[in-house]
Amino acid sequence: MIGLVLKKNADKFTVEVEDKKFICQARNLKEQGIFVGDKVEVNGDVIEKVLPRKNVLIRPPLANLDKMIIVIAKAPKPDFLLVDKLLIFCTLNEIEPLLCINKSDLGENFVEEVIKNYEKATKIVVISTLDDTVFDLKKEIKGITALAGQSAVGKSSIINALLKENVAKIGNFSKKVERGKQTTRLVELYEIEKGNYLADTAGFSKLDERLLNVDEYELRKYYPEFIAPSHNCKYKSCLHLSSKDCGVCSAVKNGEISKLRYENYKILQENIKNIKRF
Ligand SMILES: Nc1nc2c(ncn2[C@@H]2O[C@H](COP(=O)(O)OP(=O)(O)OP(=O)(O)O)[C@@H](O)[C@H]2O)c(=O)[nH]1
Ligand SMILES: [Mg+2]
Ligand SMILES: [Zn+2]
Repeated sequence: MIGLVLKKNADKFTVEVEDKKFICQARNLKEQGIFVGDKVEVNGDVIEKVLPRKNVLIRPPLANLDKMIIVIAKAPKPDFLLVDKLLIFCTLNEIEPLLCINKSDLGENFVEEVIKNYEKATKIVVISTLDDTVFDLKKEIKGITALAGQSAVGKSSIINALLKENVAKIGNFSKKVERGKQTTRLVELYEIEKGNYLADTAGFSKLDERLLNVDEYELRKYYPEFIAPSHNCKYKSCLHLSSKDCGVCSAVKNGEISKLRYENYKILQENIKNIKRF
C-alpha cells in the first residue's frame, strides 16, 4: 500500500495510509533516505520503497514540497535577504511561494512597509494568530506546504490556531536576545484539510547562496519587478549595478523599484560573485 510519511522520530516513521496512521520502520532501506513528505510503499509496518520525488530539501529534511509559506513578523526583526533567497529557492525548485506577514496585531506601519516592498515580488497574506485573520491562510495550503522563516515568527502558533488545538509546541520570543530559541526541532506534517498538509519546520533560518546555484545574469530574472516594461533596462547584458542610463537603477532612484529589494539584489550579486565554482 502507498502511504505518506508525516513524521520521523529517530528510526520510527509515522505513515498515513488511507486516513489511518501507522508507526513504521525501514527495513532494507536506509533511514536517512526517507523524508517527511515522501510517498512510500508499506507492507505491514515496514517501509519497502520510496516513490520518486518532485523535490527534496535537506535542511530541513522534507520531500515533495508544493508550496512554501515564508513567515515574517515585526518581531523578531525580519531578515529580508533570507526572504529574497527563499523566494528564489522556491522558483528554482518548482515550489509556489507565499509571503505571510504574521503578528499584524503589532502594528500597521510594518505591514504597509512590507507590502510596498514585496507586492511586485510575490503574493502576500497578512494575518495574526490572535484573531480570525489566521484562517485566511487556510485556502493557501495546497498539497504539501511548508512554513518557513526565522525562529519565533509564529510558525507553530499558526498550526495550532488553524487546527484549534495545541498540537505544536510554542516557544517564547526573547526580547533580550531579539530572537527565538528554535522551539521546533523536528519536521512534522499536519493535515489541515483533506489532502492538504502543513509542515512545521525548523532550520529555514539560513540559506547558503550555493544552494541557489544561479549566476549573476540569471539572478536578474528572480527580481520580477526589474522587468516591468516601464523601467526595463535597455541593455541586454546590464547587471543593473551602476551604469548611468540603466533603466533599473533610475527606477530605484525615483522610487518605482523598492530600495530594500534592490539592495538585497546587490548583496546577492556580490555573494554570487564570491562563490568559487568548481
Ligand atoms: N503578538 C503576537 N504574537 C504571536 C503571534 N503568533 C505567535 N506569537 C508569539 O510568538 C512567539 C513564537 O511563536 P512560535 O509559534 O513558537 O514561533 P516559531 O516560528 O514556531 O518558532 P521556532 O519553532 O523556534 O522556529 C510566541 O510567544 C507566540 O505566542 C501573533 O499573531 N501576534
Ligand atoms: Mg515552532
Ligand atoms: Zn540595467
